[in-house]
Amino acid sequence: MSPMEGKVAAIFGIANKRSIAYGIAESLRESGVQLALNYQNERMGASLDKLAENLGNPWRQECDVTDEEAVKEFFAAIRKEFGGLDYLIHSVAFAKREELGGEYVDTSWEGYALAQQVSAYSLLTLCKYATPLMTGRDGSVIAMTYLGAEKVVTNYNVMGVAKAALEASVRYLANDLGPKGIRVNAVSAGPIRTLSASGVSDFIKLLDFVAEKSPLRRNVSTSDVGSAARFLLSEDARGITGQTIYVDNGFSIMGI
Ligand code: NAP
Ligand code: 1JT
Repeated sequence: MSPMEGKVAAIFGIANKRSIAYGIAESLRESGVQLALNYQNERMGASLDKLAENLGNPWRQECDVTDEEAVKEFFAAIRKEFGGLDYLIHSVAFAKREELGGEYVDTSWEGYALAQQVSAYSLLTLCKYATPLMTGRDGSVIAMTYLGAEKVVTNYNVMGVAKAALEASVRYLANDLGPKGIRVNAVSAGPIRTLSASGVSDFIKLLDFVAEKSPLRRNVSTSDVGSAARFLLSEDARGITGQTIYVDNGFSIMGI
């Protein structure tokens, strides 16, 4: 029996089969983890219904991460359904398309605040309501990030700054929650063609460049991320907290 059998995971951020969160869900399901999923609104709920069958028809509830009341209700419902929670997966981000290009200096306050609210602050909201369900259960939290948080990546702009806040939040949350036995880490994935990445100008060029320059000479898949996420959530990673772990085929180690 897998040591993760019967554990409970709340996964935020499945939009479709290409979503990184979907890769994580598949990997956890393989290890016998019970899944609880969110969807942002009714429309996304309907498309999740079709996907859910492939994941064994898991429990799911509407939850916009910017709506604190909805987050509170989401975790109250998890307490009722499962009695507690072991893992929390944050795989959610948003920025206005027009601000993922051009010059960072042109970012509006509204666009800056929106990116921070959805992509970084939401991790605090989720932790606030999820972690009371983790008492006595060696809880583990992961959030998805990207290299643009710490190095300048052309076009990533406002999202890079939001991811920098997310990575710093992971460290502060790790310090808050460590005494309760809860670990918090970030997974920094290489670029993947998901719904979020669609419409990003020259994304295919970025993928080709990264594959060519990475030590492993390929792009990352959602299954690569799912496996690393499962490790970080598991007891095998019991000594790891507050870290950003790269799942990027080594791209981030390269200088010139
Ligand atoms: P994705 O499939 O589009 O997932 C993004 C998810 O965020 C969607 O499910 C979206 O829901 C959700 N979301 C946005 N605003 C929300 C809100 N207010 N409330 C609840 N959910 C909300 O794209 P992805 O690439 O898998 O992204 C997942 C995470 O990985 C993000 O944090 C992203 O920054 C990170 N990441 C991506 C890459 C990459 O190259 N793709 C690389 C590194 C890190 P709706 O579709 O319903 O809006
Ligand atoms: C969002 C989008 C968050 C795209 C994202 C994201 N995190 C990673 N990506 C993919 C990406 C995007 C750009 C990039 C490199 C990777 C789209 C809007 C919602 C939030 O530039 C080099 C722009």
